[in-house]
Amino acid sequence: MPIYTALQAADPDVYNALMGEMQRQREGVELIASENYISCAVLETMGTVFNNKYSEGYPSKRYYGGQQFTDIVESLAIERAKKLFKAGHANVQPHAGAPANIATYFALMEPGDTIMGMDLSHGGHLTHGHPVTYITKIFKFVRYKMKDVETGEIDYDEMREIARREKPKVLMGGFSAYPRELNYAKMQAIAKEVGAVSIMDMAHIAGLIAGGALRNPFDDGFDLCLTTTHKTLRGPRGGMILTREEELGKKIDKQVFPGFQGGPIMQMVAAKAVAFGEAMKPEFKVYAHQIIKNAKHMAQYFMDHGVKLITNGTDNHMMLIDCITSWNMSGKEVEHLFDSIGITLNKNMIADDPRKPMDPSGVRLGTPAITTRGMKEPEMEKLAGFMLKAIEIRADETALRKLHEEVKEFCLRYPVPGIDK
Ligand code: DSN
Repeated sequence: MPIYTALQAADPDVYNALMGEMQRQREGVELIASENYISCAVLETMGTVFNNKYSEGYPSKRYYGGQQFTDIVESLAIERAKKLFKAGHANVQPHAGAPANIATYFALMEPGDTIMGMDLSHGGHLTHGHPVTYITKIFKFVRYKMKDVETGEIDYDEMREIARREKPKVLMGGFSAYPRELNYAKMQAIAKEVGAVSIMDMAHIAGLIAGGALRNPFDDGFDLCLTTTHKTLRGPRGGMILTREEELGKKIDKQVFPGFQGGPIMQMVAAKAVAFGEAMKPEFKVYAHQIIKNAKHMAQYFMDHGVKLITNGTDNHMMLIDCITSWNMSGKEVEHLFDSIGITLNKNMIADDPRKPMDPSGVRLGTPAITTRGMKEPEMEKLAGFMLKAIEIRADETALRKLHEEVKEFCLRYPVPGIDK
């Protein structure tokens, strides 16, 4: 385990919370589809003196002096990102995914213009037009959906119809709860027909694309890709914007800074460079493919045991379980039950869910973190077995406590990067 002697001496309260979190991560199973374990090298870089530096502007065009080394790390991050995703331009400064999305919207549209994205009740993301976000006061959002929730296929005919009628400036792909692959070529054809910019918010699947396990939207002609850097891509928390063409990239740069953000968080930019370097290595390809193999295997195991998965399977790293149909329990109850045995996932709305977001019908789970921990197909069966057992014995607290001990003992066999190695 790493030693945090300075922190321990300076602030025992925070130190103790950190020790607790490290123990939780070692002894538990992380199945939240958007989480992962970063490497020691990425973790170290995040805790460096790059934190101390203000670097408004971009490499070689800064507003403050003293940028010899910040320029090196930001340029490395940019060049590596471009290579990794076959992009013409990269902006690695967005502090997170939502700021990356908002800066992009402002680079491409005027207030009142229309964005077309995936319906939120079918897996789309908050920043793609949920009424609780302030961005819906500025732009108009229209939505497309799945044609068939049993297969997850998007209704591309309806998408074309809506696009012809609404004339969106942006046609957007991307999701936080959709287990299937999009047809980028069909979307690109629709965007082209109505003169919209095509954007893929690939936050969830960026690591799978970087590792060659899923299709790269740029290969089908997309104009722009947005992403966070900490999910399957396994980097530090942060965002990134990639464009096919340099010209569009220049507009994006102006919107990120000075349009929307101030100084970049330079220790995170440096850590992005390190993570992108890792993602270029052959072992990252193996990891990316294994994430999908694991998800498919776990999905099949669940379905073989009578569990109802939304879209009846997965093409990526995530699964959505319809808990009401499977076990007559709500997503909140299942999240709570699995938490009690050390398995972490999140309650989630399912397609056209009649229930509320804080007590929905489903749970979402994914395989990125457990794959990083070295787990493969046999471990997927073991983990799904723990979950099914918990459902079976849910009324028996003593049996659940015993199961929790079994889960802990199992987890400790799989080292956590940054904690055990
Ligand atoms: N919170 C992220 C997720 O879990 O999908 C997306 O913002």
